[in-house]
Amino acid sequence: MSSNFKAANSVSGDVDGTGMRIALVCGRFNDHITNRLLEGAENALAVHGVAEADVTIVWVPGAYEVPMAALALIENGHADAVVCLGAVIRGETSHYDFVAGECARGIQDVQLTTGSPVIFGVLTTENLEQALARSSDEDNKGEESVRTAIEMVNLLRRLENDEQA
Ligand code: INI
Repeated sequence: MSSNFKAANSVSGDVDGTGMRIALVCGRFNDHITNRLLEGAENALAVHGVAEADVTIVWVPGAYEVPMAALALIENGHADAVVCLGAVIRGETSHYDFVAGECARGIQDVQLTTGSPVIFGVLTTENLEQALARSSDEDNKGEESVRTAIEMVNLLRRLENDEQA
């Protein structure tokens, strides 16, 4: 079924990161995976025009600590958006659900309370194989998360300026 209805306004963000300040928060736990996510993220920053001088990388012990560092970065004016990178692997922990769940909840809390994008680039997988697959050259959550961050910063700027696409 098709309709002739045409919404008057449509707004979205583009992925031009020129002049944007981006912070990356990386969990050291499972750093054989988070370093791969970081590499993907750095590739995407370069592709989308973010200058090296505008990027801050912060390392924290594990995914559980990521939201706290993201909050500090935003509250202290270090970034327009924060990309959170971590790897929580079920096979390696009995408290997977607490670490993964609290990390996700904390990240969402920070972005909704500060009004700045905080992106969930944290892998939550059943095993190492899945984590490797999602931090590869073909499929990299770090790369995807940087694109999401840039798109959200641009979208929020447009909505603030009451722009219409
Ligand atoms: N942190 C992770 O980032 N990934 C994990 O898989 C993990 N496991 O397996 O426990 C993990 N735990 C550490 C946690 O993030 C905190 O650093 C720790 O509990 C101290 O608060």
